[in-house]
Amino acid sequence: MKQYLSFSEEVLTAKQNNQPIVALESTIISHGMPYPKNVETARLVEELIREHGAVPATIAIMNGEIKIGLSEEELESLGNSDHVAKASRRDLPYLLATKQMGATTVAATMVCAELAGIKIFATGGIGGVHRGAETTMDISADLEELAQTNVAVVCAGAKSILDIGLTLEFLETKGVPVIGYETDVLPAFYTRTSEFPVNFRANDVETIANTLNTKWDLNLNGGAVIANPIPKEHGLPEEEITMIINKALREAEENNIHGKDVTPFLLGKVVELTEGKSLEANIELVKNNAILGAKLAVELA
Ligand code: PSU
Ligand code: MN
Repeated sequence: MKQYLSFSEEVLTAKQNNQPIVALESTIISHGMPYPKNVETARLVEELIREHGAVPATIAIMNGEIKIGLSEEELESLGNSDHVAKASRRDLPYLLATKQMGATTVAATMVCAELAGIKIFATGGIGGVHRGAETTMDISADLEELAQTNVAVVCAGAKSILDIGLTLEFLETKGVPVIGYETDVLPAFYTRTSEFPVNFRANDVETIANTLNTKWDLNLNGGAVIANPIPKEHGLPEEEITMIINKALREAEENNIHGKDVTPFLLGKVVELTEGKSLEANIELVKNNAILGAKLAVELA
């Protein structure tokens, strides 16, 4: 297995010195944000993690290897080329075997982080049960991964392009704790609140770290969702975002978008329809999650 892992020097040194490390996904770079904002944001997020005492490890698939930590050039080529595959769990073997470039989703990043011995992962939002999943069966592989892989995911909740209620039901069935950081309700990405309560509220990183350690001490395999609301000043008005998401969902249906293209299509539409305002919000919440991820990794170490 080790033959597939390729650590950057920074991450390798951090591992050798038992320093806290925070994993970062790359689908958000390749498919979640437009160039050059995507690469700028990725750099900024890495820097924020360093400022808060941890080492960032952005994960991607390149040249038949799982990269744990990317160089400047690798980050640039990932963010600025149009032949990057969106790589979830099922895509990893083929992309590695054929030496293609792949940007890891939450699910695939969790797989790779676990292989690399990294416990904390920060991102924007997780995938979930899509609206209408009763007929399409479109349920993100991120949820199955949370059920089985020992990595905690710091995110701003789930977008309402998804069925948030069904997403929480799925996580409950699979035994995945959803912990709200300083919140009683699950944030809905662009907004600080949704109508759905989290399972547990934690007001400090120590409680979260102790809960994670206890879970894994007990061999209760699987991850946890650490839900961190977007900072107040960057949240978007709820009615506006609801209207836009509904419009994006209609367009996805009209354009017959299916499978792994659904989420990137919806994300792109939302950016287009909010004239970039959602992109700014997206960037701010990712930064906020990176900071919490770093603090949590420091506490865990
Ligand atoms: N949600 C976001 N931004 C994203 C994604 C989801 O707000 O960039 C990406 C993540 O990489 C996530 C993936 O793991 O989309 C989920 O895709 P799917 O729904 O096809 O599983
Ligand atoms: Mn899907």
